[in-house]
Amino acid sequence: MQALSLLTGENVQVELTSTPQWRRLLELGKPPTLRELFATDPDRARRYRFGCADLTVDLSKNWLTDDILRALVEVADASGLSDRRAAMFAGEHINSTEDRAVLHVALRLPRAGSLIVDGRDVVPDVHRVLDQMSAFAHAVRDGQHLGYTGRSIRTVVNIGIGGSDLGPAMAYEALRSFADGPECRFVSNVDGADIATALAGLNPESTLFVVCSKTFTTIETLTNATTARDWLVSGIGDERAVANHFVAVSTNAAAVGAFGIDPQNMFGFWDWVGGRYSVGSAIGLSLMLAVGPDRFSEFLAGFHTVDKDFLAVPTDQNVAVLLALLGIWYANVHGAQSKAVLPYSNDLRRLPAYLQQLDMESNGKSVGIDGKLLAHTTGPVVWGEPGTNGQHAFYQLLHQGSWLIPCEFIGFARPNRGPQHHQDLLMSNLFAQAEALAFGKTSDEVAAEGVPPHQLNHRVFPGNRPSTMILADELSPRILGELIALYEHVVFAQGAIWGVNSFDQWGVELGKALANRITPELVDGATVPAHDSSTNALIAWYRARRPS
Ligand code: G6Q
Repeated sequence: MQALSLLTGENVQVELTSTPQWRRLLELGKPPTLRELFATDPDRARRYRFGCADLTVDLSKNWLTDDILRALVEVADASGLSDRRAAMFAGEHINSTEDRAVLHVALRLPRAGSLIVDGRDVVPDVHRVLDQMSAFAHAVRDGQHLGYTGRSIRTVVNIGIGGSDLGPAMAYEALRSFADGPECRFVSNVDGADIATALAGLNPESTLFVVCSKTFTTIETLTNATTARDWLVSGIGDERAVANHFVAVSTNAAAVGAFGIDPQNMFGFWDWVGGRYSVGSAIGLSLMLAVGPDRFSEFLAGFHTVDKDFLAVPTDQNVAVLLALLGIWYANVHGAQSKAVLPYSNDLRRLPAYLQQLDMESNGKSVGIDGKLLAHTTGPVVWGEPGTNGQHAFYQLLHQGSWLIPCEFIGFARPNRGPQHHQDLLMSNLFAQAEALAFGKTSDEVAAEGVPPHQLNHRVFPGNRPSTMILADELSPRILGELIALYEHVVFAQGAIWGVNSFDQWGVELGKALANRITPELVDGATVPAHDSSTNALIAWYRARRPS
């Protein structure tokens, strides 16, 4: 990271850090501590509390003053963010390296809406697929779509990876309390243990496979889908059963047909939906099967409310932009290399993994849109675990470690399941953690507790560790949609300010190509072309042990 920031020369883009707005931000330096800021402004909590749709966002425990906020907003305004946002919502090809529009926001437009992309209104297409999904979901849930032997569908196995897995898997867990359809299981890893675990105990006669792959060329997904098809056909004893038990979600009808799934049983989407932005498309079919079309509509409505907010609210009140700016403030000015996302909701346990992909695959770039190397750092490492589990593991480092790690806490007033007193305990932990991170415990306070002098330093909590609190009444389909859309737009705004194309993923494409190259070389007797000496030795090690 450091090395990159020292880059100089013609091929280096320094647009962000050479602006007068950026210099003004740097001049402001580090603000007074959170203790001091709260002590001098009794109104701070109210002034830095913002609303975004049904979400309440408390920014008061961040390193913010009115001057810093103003300077950050000026950085955003000077960055061309609003033009890029308008271009995205207008369907322009802002994914320049793939020459594509970026229109996940179109997936949640109401039926009466309209959005012309490359001369075609995409809203009727979106609703045609949503209607197709709804009809299928109703048929499965009501027992009209039956398995080959006449049994109703009890389990849905979603097969996909990356953007074709993380969204529906995370959302299914998050909305478990609303699931009244078939049970869903998710298979992504090419490790055979994944599909073996998913299939354990299932009856092929009542199992439906949803094979999700935008390209329908992804080796992990096709391998798992082939294994699933073999399992089904051998379990039912008739090849024709595939028609009742397999559907596909893809943009590639030809490859779906070649795999043996009737394209009639395919739910489409479009190249302007990026994998990591696709949970609101047909990629969300498993979720819809589980919670039903009406709740899926509420989920999309939540996204849409936040989309409107992101588009219309002025920069200094725009929660997505403010969260993006805070991330830039901590990363580019104060050297933070990671951020923790800490949902105090067990049902959101997959959210950190989902956000890891959303953020790191979008903004983990070192080259600007103009093709020049960036002189500034970009996306942080995103990580986290649900509270309170994290507290008994890594919070030690958050409280007393040596890194600056801004935290984003998420909590709810009402539990989705379980008794309220559990929720009271959960939320008290949440509030206490944010308080302790911000205000710490001084040496005097520790001494006043009777701690002996030789332990004092060990038991001091420096505090002044920034955090954001995102709150809502309950984890409903609508609120989940709002949360995801908020994070999508934070990532978008950061990418726009950093000047990166947040919508390509050449690093992922590299991995796909490399694995395909080595696979045939692992088999005993195959020729191994010259790799480096380490890779050659690793291949030899594997071949010597591989059961033949
Ligand atoms: C997401 C990425 C990546 C992708 C997977 C699966 O934005 O592009 O995670 O979703 O590689 O790709 P397919 O859907 O094409 O199988």
